[in-house]
Amino acid sequence: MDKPVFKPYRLPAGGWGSAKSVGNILRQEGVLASAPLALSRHNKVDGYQCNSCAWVKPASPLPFEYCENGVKAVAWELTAHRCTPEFFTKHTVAELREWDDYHLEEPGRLTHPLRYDAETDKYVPVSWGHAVEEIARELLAVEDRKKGAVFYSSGRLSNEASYLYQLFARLYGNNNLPDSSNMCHETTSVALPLSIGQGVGTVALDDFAKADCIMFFGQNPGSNSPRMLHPLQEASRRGVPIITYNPLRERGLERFLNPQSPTEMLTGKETRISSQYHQVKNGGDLAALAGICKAVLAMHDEALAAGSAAVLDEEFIREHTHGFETFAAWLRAQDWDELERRSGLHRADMEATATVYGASHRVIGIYGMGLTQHQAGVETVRMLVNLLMMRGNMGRDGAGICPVRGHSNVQGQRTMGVTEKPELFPLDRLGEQFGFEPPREAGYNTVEACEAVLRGEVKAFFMLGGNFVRAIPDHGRMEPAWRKIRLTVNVITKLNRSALLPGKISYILPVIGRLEIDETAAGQQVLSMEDTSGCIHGNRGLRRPASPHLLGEIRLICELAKRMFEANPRVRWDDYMTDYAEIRKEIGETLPDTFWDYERRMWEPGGFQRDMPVKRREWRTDTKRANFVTPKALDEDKDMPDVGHDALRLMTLRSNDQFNTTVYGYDDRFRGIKNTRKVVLMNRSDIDRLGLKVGQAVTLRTVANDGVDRSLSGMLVVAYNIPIGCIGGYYPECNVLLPIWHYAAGSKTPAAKGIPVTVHSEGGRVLEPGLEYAEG
Ligand SMILES: Nc1nc2c(c(=O)[nH]1)N[C@H]1C(S)=C(S)[C@@H](COP(=O)(O)OP(=O)(O)OC[C@H]3O[C@@H](n4cnc5c(=O)[nH]c(N)nc54)[C@H](O)[C@@H]3O)O[C@H]1N2
Ligand SMILES: Nc1nc2c(c(=O)[nH]1)N[C@H]1C(S)=C(S)[C@@H](COP(=O)(O)OP(=O)(O)OC[C@H]3O[C@@H](n4cnc5c(=O)[nH]c(N)nc54)[C@H](O)[C@@H]3O)O[C@H]1N2
Ligand SMILES: [Mo]
Repeated sequence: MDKPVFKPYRLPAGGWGSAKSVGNILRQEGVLASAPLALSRHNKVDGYQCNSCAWVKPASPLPFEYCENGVKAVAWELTAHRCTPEFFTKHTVAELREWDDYHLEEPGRLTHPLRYDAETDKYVPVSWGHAVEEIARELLAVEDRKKGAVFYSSGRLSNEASYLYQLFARLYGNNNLPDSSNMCHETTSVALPLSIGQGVGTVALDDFAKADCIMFFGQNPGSNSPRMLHPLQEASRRGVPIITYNPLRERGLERFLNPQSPTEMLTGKETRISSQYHQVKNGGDLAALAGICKAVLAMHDEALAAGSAAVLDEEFIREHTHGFETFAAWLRAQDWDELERRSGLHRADMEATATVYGASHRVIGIYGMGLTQHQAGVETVRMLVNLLMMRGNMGRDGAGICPVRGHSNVQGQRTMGVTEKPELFPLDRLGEQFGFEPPREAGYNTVEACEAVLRGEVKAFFMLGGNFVRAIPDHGRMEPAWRKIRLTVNVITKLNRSALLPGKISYILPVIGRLEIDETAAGQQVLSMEDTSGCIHGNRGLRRPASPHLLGEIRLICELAKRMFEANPRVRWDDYMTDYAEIRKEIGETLPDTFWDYERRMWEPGGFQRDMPVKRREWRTDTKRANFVTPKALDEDKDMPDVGHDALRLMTLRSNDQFNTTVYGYDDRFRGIKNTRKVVLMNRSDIDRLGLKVGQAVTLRTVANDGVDRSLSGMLVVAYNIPIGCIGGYYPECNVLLPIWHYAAGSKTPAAKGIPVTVHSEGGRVLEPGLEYAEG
């Protein structure tokens, strides 16, 4: 690999950099000629739904309704490369464990079901029949079904497969259905119901066209939801202020040049995105939001004193909310010095935001992992809701709360009942519908599943998609524990690290992707998914499967179920796996409020939207009102020892060249980092204070007093525009530093954006001279 290069990227998000990157990935995957045809069906009615992020699929799509990272995800699935049984004859599992994430997936799509052979330490081909027989037998042999078996899934799974999967787990006897959303927006699923009585965002795409102010907290659209830059660009052109709080100056939030506009491309006329940009300290949002709220309250008091119009929406607060007086008293008692210290911002910054906010009437609050992946994540999300509610920006057109979901169907998966929390799904109805008694005890979420694995209680771990062991915290402890699980099943499309930690019995089961044609005895089947605005869309695959030996995820679940459960005329596995419309009928019966006339409506332009009580200002909370929260305290990381100045707070980041644990390449274009992922981004003054040099290797060590040594060596120091006291590194490489018990209180979302670490010189030798990175 070429030498690492750090050089500030001067261009806007999108633009020629994006066009070039698209060309590169199509070439790398060998689909330069074939992909364009597929892409013409991308996010279209009667086409397929992008397999990258969950951003909204508009009713009137652009001729090319895709983005740079959508193309990467598509090329990754349609790739011409194949990872065949021959590949596995050449490499032992121990050898493959030394490979990095990029090189594991690079050989391409898996073509055959494989079983681990302990004697040779290799994966060898096996028939589907044998695989299904053995897995079914092993699952049935687990003694304690409540504790002994876990059914993970990652948010790419279709609605249909998700629905069957939860039914499968509940018929089996537990609610152990952790999914990838436990690691991202679980904080949302806990915070929003407490505040507004609805677990999903309240904003639809057309609200963006009506908003007169947009606020962004800890979400990076330029890399993670680039199609979102189109509505943002439109808003900016209408003169809508866009206010960003993020420790890093993310390019997509600064300026954008639409690669789909020939005029813009030729003239280079870029659009400014954020009108205010505040580099909040990481974990400082709770204090920053408190500061903004405090300033809004002060404006209100002044207005009333001067006899002018109220700044607060007093009628909304009176008619629709609960807890405002307590919150207001708390705000008044907050000390500006403390808010400045904790947020790393000036009072004037927060007041500037309050001034714009106070003059706006339709405000959208957007957020992502920068808020959810913190110890105080739940309170912080609720604080953003507080701010919106102070001026009635909830249940009003052009306004509301907008969590940007991650995986393309992570939201639909939860709607379908893939959840460890039994109260989130109508289990009574499910039981009646299928004639069984569903388990009522809470199951394991991601963190609890890991804890159970560490205790040695889990005998069987089934992974329907994803790369669980790589995505979770605490690799140093989890990987050895993982190998003690008797049965692990990896239902995947490309090789990943989770499959390289086999226990006694381990399978790799390769499946058909969403872009591919899923053909059953009844002909080609279609699927459906839900985007981040709660709209449900149909999906039709268009390419032949990567190998004739692949199975659909639905077929796999049904085949297993048929072997495991007693025949029950109400659970028609044969029908489901033949005609997926039969599954949609069952979904419509379990969830009639949203999924009536499902079969037809999923093909409507823009899909159909699930029920949003908040849009009607109906609050399904304990008080039947929207609740203001009053935070207990503002300190971060209450679960961590206080080590004062020596520790820096690490946030684990995604590059522009990855999708979670899938690494497309080693460039993070917008951040000016090339040819490496082993970097630690540091403020110049921290580098100097610690006596380090740019380009030298350092070891990061977690500050935790549980007696476990968590460290990561060989990280190159990069001087970067990041607040003092904060550092950045890439996920999943840095996950080894994150203790499994460090998570958001209330949601158990791992606190991946706030890990206290110390930085240690590895001898001071500068490995990469000339790596001066001009900040700014
Ligand atoms: N191309 C691509 N697209 C993706 C993904 C991907 O990996 N690649 N992943 C998908 C998934 S599953 C998810 S969940 C989403 C994730 O998408 P995002 O929510 O955007 O997640 P991250 O990139 O992890 O971090 C978001 C931002 O939080 C900022 N941040 C970090 N700490 C703080 C803080 O304390 N306060 C504030 N205000 N900001 C902070 C970071 O600087 C970064 O800009 O994207 C989805 N889309
Ligand atoms: N430190 C830190 N850790 C984090 C995060 C962070 O920001 N920082 N983010 C967290 C977040 S938000 C998430 S969502 C998780 C991600 O956790 P996961 O969702 O478990 O991980 P992915 O990397 O998305 O999974 C990639 C694998 O999915 C498989 N795959 C791809 N497409 C398909 C398909 O169509 N069907 C099937 N069956 N398999 C498929 C491929 O084999 C690929 O190797 O990671 C979490 N971990
Ligand atoms: Mo995610």
